Amino acid sequence: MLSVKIENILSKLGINPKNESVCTGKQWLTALGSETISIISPVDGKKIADVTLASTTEYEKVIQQSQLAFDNWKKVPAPKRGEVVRQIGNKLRENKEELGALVSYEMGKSLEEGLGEVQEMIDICDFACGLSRQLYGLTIASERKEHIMMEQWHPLGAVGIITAFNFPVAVWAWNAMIAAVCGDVCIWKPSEKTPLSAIAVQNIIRPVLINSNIPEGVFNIILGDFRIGEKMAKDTRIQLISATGSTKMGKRVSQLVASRLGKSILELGGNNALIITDDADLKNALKAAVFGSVGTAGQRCTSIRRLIIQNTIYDKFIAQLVKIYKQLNIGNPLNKQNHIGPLIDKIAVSNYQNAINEAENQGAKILYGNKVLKGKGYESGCYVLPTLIEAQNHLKIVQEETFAPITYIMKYNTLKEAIAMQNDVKQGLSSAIFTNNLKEAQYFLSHSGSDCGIANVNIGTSGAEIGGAFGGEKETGGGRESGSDSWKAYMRRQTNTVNYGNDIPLAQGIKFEI
Ligand code: UN1
Repeated sequence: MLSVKIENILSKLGINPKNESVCTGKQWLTALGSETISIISPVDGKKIADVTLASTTEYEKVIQQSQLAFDNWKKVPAPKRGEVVRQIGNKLRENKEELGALVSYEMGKSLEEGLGEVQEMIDICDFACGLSRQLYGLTIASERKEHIMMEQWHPLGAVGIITAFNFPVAVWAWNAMIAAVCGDVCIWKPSEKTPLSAIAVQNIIRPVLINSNIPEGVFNIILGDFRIGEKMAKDTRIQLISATGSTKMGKRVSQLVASRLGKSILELGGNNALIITDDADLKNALKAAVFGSVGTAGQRCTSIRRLIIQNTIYDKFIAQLVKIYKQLNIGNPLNKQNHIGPLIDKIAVSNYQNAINEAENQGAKILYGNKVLKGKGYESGCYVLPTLIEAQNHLKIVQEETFAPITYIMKYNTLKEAIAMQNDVKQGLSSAIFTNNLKEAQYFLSHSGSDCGIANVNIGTSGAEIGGAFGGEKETGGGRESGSDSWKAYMRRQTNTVNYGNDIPLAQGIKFEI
């Protein structure tokens, strides 16, 4: 259990959301909006705070400030920008316990996962700091005599970061830390379900912004709902929108951004499968199947939604899985004894119930779960039993992403059949196989294997490290965030050709004499 009271954490993190709804970095602007929302913890059903949503006037102020900031920030040498990000990482280190606990209390994920999320932020700060000295271009051989060609990467402008409730702080950091070293300014719209964690982050980084002399307006935050998201998507002053959330939301954002020919990075729904072969280490496969399915109460975009199990081990595996499910502790996520916390809210609970009902109506068989927990410790009404359902892949409900701990289980004969099943969904985020057979593993990773943005061997589908590019194909949206060369999406590429000779030859051998 937490050793400090949540009230103390809120006060230490300086949370006063009634008065603050937008921040341009160093200072919160006085809240002008008239709409408020109450933030209720799914952990105990208690109100944590009321939050005032930003008004149009405040939105304008933030955008204008961000434009001024960009003019200065883009001129700061990238390694100096990296130094600011390094200091942000240190502040997060200092406040890891409190921020992790707040994330857990506001969102409902386990304390361990809340701390892990803050660790992801710290890691991406380290990564981005190093990257600030490695924003490299290419030189390319020119077909013309005494010419060189090269590519440069310049800062892009303003980046709108729309994040979801399930990773209330880490996904901002994946985007903002990279964008910042690239010379961009950031405008963050956190989920209206978890604004307090976002306010806390802003307060944690403020001393760095105040002391480091960076222009006001590099790291902005706007508290609002989908209307602010739509405004951002339409706003030509925001060059890139990076949005995380449902496929439905992503389609809307994508259309609005595309209609003004803006850029977007979309990280949307997944329908992730774990294939378990009879060559697998079954003990490890079980662990991965359970954590991937019930971690964060099934509310990760990378959560396991489908288990595709080889027929020879099918019955044995399921029996062991059900046995483990029966032993899982469900309850207050701040208590380390518990494996599973609540769903984010009651809407999520009814989505869970509806999905199970639909699965049954469509002919699937419930093996375990299907219960909303009541009684002491479950007063918020958001705790549910993780659920295992034997179902066929083509069922309508199996084809959809339900953000809850529901796992559909299916059987296969040949690996080709398993891969076909795994790919036969609209989404394409994460995937994994358990096998000790090199040929099977390699085939899964080949062009004829998984069609997802993430494909793993002998680990689950979730828990990606920040060093890799994160994102997926098909209806997952195609965006890549975080590590590898994802930074390129946050910069504009410029191709330069320089003639250092005395003639002016044309490309393609064209002659033009005057
Ligand atoms: C998400 O659920 O939107 O790979 C992100 C993972 C985490 C990130 C998930 N590192 O599960």
